[in-house]
Amino acid sequence: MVKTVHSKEVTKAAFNRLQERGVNLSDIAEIVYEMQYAYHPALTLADCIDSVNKVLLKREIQHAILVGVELDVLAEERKLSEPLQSIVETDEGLFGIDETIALGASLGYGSIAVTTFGHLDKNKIGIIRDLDTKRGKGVHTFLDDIVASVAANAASRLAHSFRDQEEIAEEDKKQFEDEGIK
Ligand SMILES: [Ca+2]
Repeated sequence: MVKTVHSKEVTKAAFNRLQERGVNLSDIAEIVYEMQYAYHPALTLADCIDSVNKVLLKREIQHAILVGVELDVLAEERKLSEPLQSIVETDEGLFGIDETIALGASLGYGSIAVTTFGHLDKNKIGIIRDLDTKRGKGVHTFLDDIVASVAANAASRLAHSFRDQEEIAEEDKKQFEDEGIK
């Protein structure tokens, strides 16, 4: 019988993979902060780190990390077969599977995640830019997009949770006023 993989093992592997490839949670959180602070002045970097952590606990995100990083590493070790080896190694312009996997991992987080991912894909900022421009120093064809997806999902989570908080505050206020009238 094939042994099933415990989710804790997958979680640990995904977190380790990011770290091994030089991506810290605070690097991703800084992008989230950059994307959201204009809308939420009370936002802190700690809120962003917390949101990134929660996104990284999702199984579909962990799977995207494992698949993407594995392909980057295999390309770095020149272990892929041609022509895929050259395509991944050079981050060939028309190769879009890296973006497709990353975008797929954002779909569960709603339209804010998808549009934020599109924005980050176009205007690479922070660690995404670092990974994208590290040509000749390792292959990060998949990782830059996956980091953009994690950041976009964490930004979307925050936008939704701020809205929820505002609505709760509004309802509390209304209830207070209603009770005051009585
Ligand atoms: Ca890429």
